[in-house]
Amino acid sequence: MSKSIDRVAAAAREAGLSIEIVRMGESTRTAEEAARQCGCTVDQIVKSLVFAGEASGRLYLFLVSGSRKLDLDKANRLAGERLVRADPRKVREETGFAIGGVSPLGHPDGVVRFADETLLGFDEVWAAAGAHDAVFAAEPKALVNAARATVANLVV
Ligand code: 5CA
Repeated sequence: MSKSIDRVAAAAREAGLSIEIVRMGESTRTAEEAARQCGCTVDQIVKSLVFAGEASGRLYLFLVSGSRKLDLDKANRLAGERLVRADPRKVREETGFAIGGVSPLGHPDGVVRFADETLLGFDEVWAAAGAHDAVFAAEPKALVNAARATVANLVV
């Protein structure tokens, strides 16, 4: 197992969230690929989008359904600063996750987290687990709690 996957497993354990991390052997880098591999709809895939504060450099994690688009104006307002898409190298260095495998779980404390409220409408969602082919299923409310994300309206 990779260090990133281990970190996701440890974060779930610490939060009391029981998950089974599955390595699909095929790419789950995008929401569409993940849905195909998981046998679920694209909207049941949790995208873990990392943005950076333009002024502060602080990282923000936005959890959004695979079929929805993050509304950057709403995200800016929640953050209280202008956000830009985080540079993949910065994401890797500061969170330990590579783009395509960024998980909702296992981030450093300094990462500010928000989750879109539409995620809570599903019985089950699937999210990345720290590698380009690693995923897990969870009940969305339990996942959002384990991620310590604030629920808000984030999408267009
Ligand atoms: N494993 C899948 C499904 S769980 C996954 O990680 N999907 S994702 O949506 O959370 O991550 C892919 C996202 O990474 C894309 O939607 C895109 O927003 C972002 N991304 C892709 N390329 C870049 C890039 N060069 N720089 C920053 N972000 C990127």
